[in-house]
Amino acid sequence: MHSEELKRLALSLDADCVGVASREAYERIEPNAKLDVMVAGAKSLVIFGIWTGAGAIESPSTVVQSQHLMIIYDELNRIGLKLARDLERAGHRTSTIPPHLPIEMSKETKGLMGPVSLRHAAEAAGLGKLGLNRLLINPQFGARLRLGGLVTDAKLAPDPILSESLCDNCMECVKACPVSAIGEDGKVDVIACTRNNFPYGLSNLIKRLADLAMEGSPEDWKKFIKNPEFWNYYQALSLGLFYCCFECQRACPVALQKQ
Ligand code: B12
Ligand code: SF4
Ligand code: SF4
Repeated sequence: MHSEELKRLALSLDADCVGVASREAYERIEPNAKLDVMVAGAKSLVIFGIWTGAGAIESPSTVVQSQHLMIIYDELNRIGLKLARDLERAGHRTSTIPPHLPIEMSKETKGLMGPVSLRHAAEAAGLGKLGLNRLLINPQFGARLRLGGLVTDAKLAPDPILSESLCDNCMECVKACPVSAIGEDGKVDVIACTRNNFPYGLSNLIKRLADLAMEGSPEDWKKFIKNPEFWNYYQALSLGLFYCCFECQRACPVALQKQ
């Protein structure tokens, strides 16, 4: 299969943009990459994006935002699987990159590092450049893109990497972050971001349960499980997703007028 054929297929499956990166280009941008975990002898990455739209991301409701995000992840997985199956049928070992979960859980990474960094891979595939908010900024969709992709041992013709940054350091993302997790130097405090993003994530649940186990009375346990806080844990953990912050994505003004 050729790059052009794969890219046409991705767009026909409703991706909003798609690009191809060589292994070398990706490893230059992300030197800690472990592509052989994905596919032994990997040679190329195909990366695609879906525009988040404006309605859900601008909604004040985290339920609305999360619902929209979950179905975008389903779509990214659907597109990835179709491309991967076509590559496999053509004789190339191919694996899809998780757009979110599952992710390796270890004490070192704290479940915060995927096997392939999609934003770095997207930069290597010519889909944009990382902004100060550490998100991929695309010329047409700005920061409002969700990314998916695959790794293959097929040697595919790569796309050129964009030369110019699209971020003008306007600092809107820095100002918008409710927990000051984005530094003016573009460093992101991933732990502060995680705490704010997942109030009903695993780490808070562990803390709550540990506190109750140490000091809670039967009455405290009863109060806990009969409270919306616990119901929110139940929902977040059963869905595997409950993002509560989109501020650095929605604050970025790049390309908003083009969408
Ligand atoms: C885990 C994860 C998170 C974690 C941690 C992110 C992280 N590592 O920076 C948390 C929950 C904090 C998070 C937050 C967000 N995420 Co997120 N996330 C991911 C995920 C699944 C993996 C990220 C990854 O593996 N990066 C690889 C590492 C090597 O690169 P890095 O992120 O630059 O990490 C460096 C440092 O940050 C630091 N570091 C990173 N993690 C950790 C952990 C520990 C313990 C330590 C000490 C250091 C450290 O070390 C790394 C090497 O220098 C990706 C999907 C994917 N597979 O790429 C989505 C992804 C990056 N997220 C995305 C988005 C949009 C968000 C949020 C806006 C939340 C939201 N509402 O969706 C925020 C944005 C935060 C920001 N401004 O950077 C999008 C980005 C799209 C785009 N246009 O760029 C992605 C690509 C999902 C997708 N499929 O579209 N995310
Ligand atoms: S997702 Fe929210 S908490 Fe995390 S860096 Fe962006 S604005 Fe800050
Ligand atoms: S909001 Fe401004 S500083 Fe932040 S990434 Fe977008 S253009 Fe860059």
